[in-house]
Amino acid sequence: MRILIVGPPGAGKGTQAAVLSAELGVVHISTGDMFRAYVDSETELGRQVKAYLDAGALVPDEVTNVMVAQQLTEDVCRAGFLLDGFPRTVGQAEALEALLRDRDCEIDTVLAFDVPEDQVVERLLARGREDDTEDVIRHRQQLYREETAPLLDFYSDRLVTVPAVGSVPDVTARALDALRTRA
Ligand code: B4P
Repeated sequence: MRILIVGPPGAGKGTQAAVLSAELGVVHISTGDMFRAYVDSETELGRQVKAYLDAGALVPDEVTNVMVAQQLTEDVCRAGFLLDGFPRTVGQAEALEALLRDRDCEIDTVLAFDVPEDQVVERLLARGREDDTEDVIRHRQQLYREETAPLLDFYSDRLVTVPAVGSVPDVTARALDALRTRA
């Protein structure tokens, strides 16, 4: 199974991806987690990445695409994976399509997490990560609308909408149901 989760910042992509990947026995690849690991490494690249994260800006595609390509080996493609937070732009989606063509595989299902904006803002303020200040959160939501939401059209042939409000187990159950409808 090769799955993407798309949704606004704070929709619960990371929360659900951890549970779903364990349940489905596929590799979980999170660009947000990879970037935070870079920041912790305190290298020059980590310092550059931190500036983007702190501003709620997208890390440039040329850094992000290379990082994902290193993770999506032929073995991982064959075994199945769940991508969380990538792609976030149509440019990244096009790069991913080309990479997967090279690896002779494709995305089966795109789960689109649907949560009203006021609820995601509330969740992120409660999460309180370093990049969860109100101004930065609003900027990330705006970037989502401008840069990431067009992916819903890009993947319209493989898209299933998952209402992502409710308890974490309820959302997991809805996501698993959505995947069953695509199997
Ligand atoms: P991410 O790490 O992807 O984080 P996110 O979008 O903010 O949150 P997510 O949707 O995963 O929500 P979570 O489960 O944590 O991105 C961070 C930054 O990295 C970006 O802003 C960007 O700078 C950079 N980046 C990442 N990918 C990139 C890319 N491809 N290209 C360029 N830059 C990129 O849940 C949020 C909160 O809600 C948590 O506190 C959680 O406990 C809570 N929650 C979850 N489910 C809930 C539920 N059902 N009910 C109530 N609360 C819930």
